[in-house]
Amino acid sequence: MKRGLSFGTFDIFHHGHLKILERAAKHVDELYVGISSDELNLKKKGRKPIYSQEARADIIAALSFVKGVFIEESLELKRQYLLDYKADMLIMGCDWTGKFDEFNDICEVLYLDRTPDISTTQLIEQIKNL
Ligand code: C2G
Repeated sequence: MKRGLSFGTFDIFHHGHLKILERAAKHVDELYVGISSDELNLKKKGRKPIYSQEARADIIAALSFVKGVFIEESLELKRQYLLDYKADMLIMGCDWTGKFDEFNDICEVLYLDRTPDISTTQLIEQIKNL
């Protein structure tokens, strides 16, 4: 039984989010996803997400290939989450390549390609300009 963990904000859920989680799930038997808290996002990106952490978590939890979700309260807790979930693999988008290699001592770390030409920021801009 191979267990994987992935993390993200997943604000204004879009096709890129869907595809990376779908691909991540193929590498493991059970995929769990840490949803960045609203507070963490404020710190990380300087703004609160459009969708609340509860709404973002509900959406990801509804995906058939996601076994479960939890709220990621801090970037510094990643090692603890990996240990708590007894993760065999950490799966992240390639925008994070190399950034989580330190966890290679407790699990495999895999970076997957992102879907080109779509992002939450781009969607917000597009909607603003309608
Ligand atoms: N993603 C993707 N293709 C896109 C956009 C996003 O594959 N066009 C992926 C990202 O690489 C990430 C996931 O979708 O794996 C969620 O993206 P974000 O919400 O932007 O997550 P991020 O802010 O990178 O949060 O602990 C780390 C952070 O919580 C990661």
